Amino acid sequence: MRTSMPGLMPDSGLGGLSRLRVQTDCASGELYLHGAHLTSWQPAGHHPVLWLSGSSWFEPGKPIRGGVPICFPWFGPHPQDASLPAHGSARLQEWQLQSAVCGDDGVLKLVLQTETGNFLLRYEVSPGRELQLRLTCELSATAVAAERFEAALHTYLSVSEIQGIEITGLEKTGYLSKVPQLQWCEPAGQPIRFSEETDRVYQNTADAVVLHDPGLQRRITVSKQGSLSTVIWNPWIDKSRRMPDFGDDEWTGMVCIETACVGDHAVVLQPGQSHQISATIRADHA
Ligand code: TA6
Repeated sequence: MRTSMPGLMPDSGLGGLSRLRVQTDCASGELYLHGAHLTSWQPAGHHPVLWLSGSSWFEPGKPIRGGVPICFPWFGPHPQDASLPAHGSARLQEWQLQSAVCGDDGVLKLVLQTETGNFLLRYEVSPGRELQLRLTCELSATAVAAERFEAALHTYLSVSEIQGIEITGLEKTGYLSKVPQLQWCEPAGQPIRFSEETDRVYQNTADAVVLHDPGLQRRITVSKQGSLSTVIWNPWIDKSRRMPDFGDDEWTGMVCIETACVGDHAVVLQPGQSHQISATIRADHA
């Protein structure tokens, strides 16, 4: 694959992992072939939008903490085998760069690919004034039966201070809360604000979500297609301390807004079928 493309600088990143650095007039970004993991996106004139832990691992076999992890073919712990990696295998695999093309709009579009089980995954990443992400999951035609998968673009967003932000767009949506214990919650009827560990799977929603951050004087909008679950997560104090790849005090500067197909909204494909999950993330001055 020719990667001598203006605006694209392949190099060796943290931990010596293969990295693609993007620098165009409209944005900068960084993506590791390990997990096809986008770790940075900064549109021109804005603060960095994606959050990355200062304590993240950058080594084979371990997930990167922050950016946009790709969760596939399951979300969270494996339902039967706890020894398998959380959020599936895709974020631990080395993906291959298929193409890097600069469009007429000056946005560099990266296309990466990998295989896991009977699935072919194709990931299109366009870090421009907006961040366009599209994950196509295809079940091989040689598969002998239908197969079910869960998937998520597990986006970590940088915020000024978690207790000073709010998230709108899910006021009318019920959710499965994982903390303090697993329970179904009816729509709250108000924006999401944070005062404790928050780990919620909002179900049956195709709606865009807006993160309002007065501290950074910006709004971040996450819109999506091909997904009916939106996950909102902040680990707060105790969980942050239990995660070795997450700084004890980093919980104040991040929140996850995840574009997902999980639980009741997992996907079942027949051999030869495919499903696309797309997220568009934009930052506006507010
Ligand atoms: O998306 C929220 C969540 O499922 C949380 O429960 C927490 O486990 C988070 O993902 C991070 O998962 P990870 O495997 O990356 O530590």
